[in-house]
Amino acid sequence: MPPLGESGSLQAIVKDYIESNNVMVFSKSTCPFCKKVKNLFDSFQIKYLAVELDQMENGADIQATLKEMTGQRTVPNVFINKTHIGGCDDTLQLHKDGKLHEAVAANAEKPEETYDYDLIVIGGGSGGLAASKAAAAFNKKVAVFDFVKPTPSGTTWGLGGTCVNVGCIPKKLMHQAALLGEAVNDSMKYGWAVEETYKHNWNILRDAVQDHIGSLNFAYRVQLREKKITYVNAYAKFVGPHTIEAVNKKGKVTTHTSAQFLLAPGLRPNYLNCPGAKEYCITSDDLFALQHCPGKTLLVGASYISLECAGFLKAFGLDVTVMVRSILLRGFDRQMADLIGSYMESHGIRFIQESQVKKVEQLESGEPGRLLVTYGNNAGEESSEEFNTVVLAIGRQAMTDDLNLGAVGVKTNSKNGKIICDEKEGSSVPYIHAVGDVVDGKPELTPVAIQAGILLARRLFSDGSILCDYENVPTTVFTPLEYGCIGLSEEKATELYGIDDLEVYHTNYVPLEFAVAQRRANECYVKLICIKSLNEKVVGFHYAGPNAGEVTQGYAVAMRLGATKHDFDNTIGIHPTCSEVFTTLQTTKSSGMNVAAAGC
Ligand code: FAD
Ligand code: NA7
Repeated sequence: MPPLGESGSLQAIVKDYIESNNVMVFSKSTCPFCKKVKNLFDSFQIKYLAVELDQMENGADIQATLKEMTGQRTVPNVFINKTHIGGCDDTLQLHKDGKLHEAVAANAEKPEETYDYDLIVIGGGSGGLAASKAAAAFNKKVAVFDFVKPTPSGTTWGLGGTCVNVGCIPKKLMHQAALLGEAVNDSMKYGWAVEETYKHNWNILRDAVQDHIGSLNFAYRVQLREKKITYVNAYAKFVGPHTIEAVNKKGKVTTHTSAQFLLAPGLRPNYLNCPGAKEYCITSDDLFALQHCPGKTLLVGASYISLECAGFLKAFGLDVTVMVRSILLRGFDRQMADLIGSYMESHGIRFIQESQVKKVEQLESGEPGRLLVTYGNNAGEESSEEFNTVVLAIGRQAMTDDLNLGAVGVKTNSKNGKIICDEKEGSSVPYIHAVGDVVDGKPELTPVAIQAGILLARRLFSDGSILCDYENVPTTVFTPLEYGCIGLSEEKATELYGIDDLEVYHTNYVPLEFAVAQRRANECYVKLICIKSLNEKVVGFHYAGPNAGEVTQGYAVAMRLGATKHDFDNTIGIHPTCSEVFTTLQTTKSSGMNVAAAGC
């Protein structure tokens, strides 16, 4: 074999692959000879890394580099213990000669490759931080790279990722501000004399929320320092199999190596592809730190981020409109989604149905300015309306484009850029793992990212064997009428079990606190979806009402344990609460009986 050249970044990458993997196969996913070689290694449980050149952006260049280095252009191109073996025939011959195992084992006695770190984590959000702290607890040398690229409007934030800075935390605090406003109103019915007309001050709330976030950013930095985790505020990408390059705010570039990698770069909001979207619209990444009260606001998109933001902005006394392309809360139970929408509408939030924004123009800059939004509906009619603020909540994209994953062979879903992982959070490359929102097909929730990160660190660095269980993950939508759910929607349950095998127990109810305050409670409703053939095992839990997160969390334990309707019936309720309604459910949907709320 000709000597491996030292020059050229591709040669360095190829060399890094060969040196970092005892058995290295440069392969193509459709090549039958490559399959033969991989099957051979699989049959002896020999660990190898196969990079599929046909699935990599620079695959053709790597193939040309291999030709330059080894004289062999074809695949598979196999290396064992840093020695070039050749193609399929050469590898099979090695096996026939009885030398395969010897060649693979030869490396066992050699000292392990030394790296700067045991674990490099890319992304200092919920999943990345949880995993890094768990790994450090096993005395591993860990570094976290976290960097926030500013939004088009220039908003940026500190350590902690989406949840802490622009997600769950500011959202829930603003929702709490909304609930308090409603409580002031209710309080008059409870005898409190609220002397003056009260109104909301956006700047006070924003500062309070941002101060709290600042304290969390600081606490995270302290925690990392205390646990001796290196924190690097820089944007990272792969430049070789075990090597990343990181660029900080000042443009300084550093290079770092690690034995293992964890990718937890999360997601960032999408922008509409129409004139004015990036120039004049904001997203949830900007809203919680907005320097002025947003005024009359249009929220584009109908998923939970849009509806939650619409809910608290309306409660602050603003004129709020939601533009819906198709349906509310796609993926959630349809009946529950409609209840949420109907409650919001009855509380003065306007919905523009089946419409999409065509362009956004600035009429006047200012705080807030004036924007003209032109939109069209499904019937082809066009309309225009003026708003002060337009918030886009039309989905979020995986932050994988800049990681140069092609250079290391990490496979992503071409539709959404998310990382394809096995049940152990392992990517297609054995020493590269992923957790959190960036993992394809998993719930995008903070506790999921945290749980997956902690369990992964325990498996990688200790004797942990527990896998993250992505089933029956409870969640809550913090809309004006809160909605908590666990397990299947009625639609999904019907699809999986068939309509005849479902028994749905349901009821409307009036929360006691609503009754005295004379609040509308038409939409307060619960249902349990049960499977007849499984002894009425509960597979779907749905709750619309106050304190949905608190109510739902505990029932998630019951669902994990496989609770049946009988178990719910045999549980004694706590009176007077909303949650107790789950212990007294009697009416089935199939009976057609009226479940309108009768009060306590
Ligand atoms: P993130 O927390 O997004 O962290 C990723 C970090 O990596 C970021 O700081 C990013 O800037 C950084 N990064 C990316 N690329 C690089 C790179 N190349 N180099 C260095 N750093 C990089 N979940 C809930 O459970 N409950 C809720 O109520 C809830 N509400 C939400 C409300 C909103 C408005 C939003 C947007 C999300 C909400 N979520 C909620 C979802 C929750 O925030 C996410 O599931 C969670 O933050 C995902 O964590 P993560 O570790 O995957 O990524
Ligand atoms: P989601 O859950 O992906 O929902 C996106 C919403 O935006 C949904 O209602 C879409 O309507 C709508 N959408 C998507 N593209 C467009 C365009 N081009 N025009 C109008 N409306 C559009 O996104 P979120 O931002 O709410 O939250 C994403 C995740 O981030 C969430 O799971 C959290 O974990 C964090 P559709 O139903 O497709 O017609």
